[in-house]
Amino acid sequence: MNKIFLNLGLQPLANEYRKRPINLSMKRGQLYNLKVCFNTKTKLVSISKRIPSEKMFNSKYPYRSSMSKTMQSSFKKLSNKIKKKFNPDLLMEIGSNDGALIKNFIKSKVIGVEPCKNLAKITKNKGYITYDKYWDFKLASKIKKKFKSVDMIYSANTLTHINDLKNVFTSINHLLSNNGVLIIEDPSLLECIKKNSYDQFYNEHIYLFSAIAVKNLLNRFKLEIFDLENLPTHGGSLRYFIKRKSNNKFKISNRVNIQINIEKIHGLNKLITYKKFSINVLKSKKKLLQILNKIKKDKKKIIGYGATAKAVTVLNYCNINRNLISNFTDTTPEKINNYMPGKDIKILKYNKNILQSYHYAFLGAWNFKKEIINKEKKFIKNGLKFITHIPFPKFID
Ligand code: DWN
Repeated sequence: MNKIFLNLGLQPLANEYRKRPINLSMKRGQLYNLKVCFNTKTKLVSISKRIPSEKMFNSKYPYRSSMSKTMQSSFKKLSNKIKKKFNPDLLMEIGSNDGALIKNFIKSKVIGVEPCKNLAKITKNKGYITYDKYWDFKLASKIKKKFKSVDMIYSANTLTHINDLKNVFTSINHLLSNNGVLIIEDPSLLECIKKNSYDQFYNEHIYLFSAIAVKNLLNRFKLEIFDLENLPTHGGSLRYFIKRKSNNKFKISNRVNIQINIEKIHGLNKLITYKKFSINVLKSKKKLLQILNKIKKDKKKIIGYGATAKAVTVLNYCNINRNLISNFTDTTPEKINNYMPGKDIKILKYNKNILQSYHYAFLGAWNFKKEIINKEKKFIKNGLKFITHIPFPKFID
């Protein structure tokens, strides 16, 4: 039974960057109501309104995994671990994006699956086998016909973006070899609740997984988690190592039960936890607006740092326009010179002196806080202050 616990109001599609600002009152049809619910039976947290995949993941998709050093190094580390521990003959990545992971493997040993044609083109052009298709049973059958089976399937920040999870796992089951391993990695619901990071919710994040919910889900497909890792990436993620229940090659680590117990201690299996979370979200909105309004009153300028999908949720939920945050800056070519979705705030191309003209920087890419603060030390020394809303709106010391 799905129970709505959070309403983040009318929102645009998070990655729909436009050349012109949208006048909200005129373009209501382009907005959707972002509500988040908890399924009391399966314990799965999801958004209630589902946008068709074709509208979100198409040939104009702007997000590139390789845009941050943090992600590049996380994928590199994982690739080394995979080679050392599992040494797969063939690895397939669902949602291979611009190849940040697969580029660490020999071309004959990896397959990319990426429905966003602009991204798939990048890996195709580099000579990697890439299927520019959505992950489904038809594609799994096509790959099976050619390669027979795959002994490792990896997917980061992708499965939470696919509405039909039954199709996802049935297709994985179809292709994965009997002793094969599935690794999935997505933002952790526990970290989201602990960090009050309500901006993890937007149209692309249909689900936010907990280990509790993933365990329940996998059970339906005769799959199980045999190991887990907590990662610092994307604001705190969980990496699940999964096998068939019939596969006795891998022992189940006690890290799995430890994680599930911690999640239960934090109440992730109870609706009341999510109701409390929604109260904190409202408090966060009020505090952030108070900070931004005070800066405006003092006639100081703020720039948003990192035009993230997460920031789109914050801007639209808190109704922040350019009167509060003058501009955003980002390194992604597809975002530059466009406007933050739903708002009149223009995204400027990042250059190393851009922060010079601002007194404050709102950390849109708060998940890269370390990397960014380190990069901008010079400006901080000269008086620039970073603002973050995670876990609660404040200035960063
Ligand atoms: O799941 C998803 C994740 C993985 O990526 C997608 N649905 C969409 C996207 O979400 P996001 O936009 O919130 O992701 P990031 O990785 O937090 O985006 C960081 C943004 O900040 C990028 O546009 C690049 C930019 N950036 C920058 O301009 N300078 C990042 C760093 C580290 C920098 O120094």
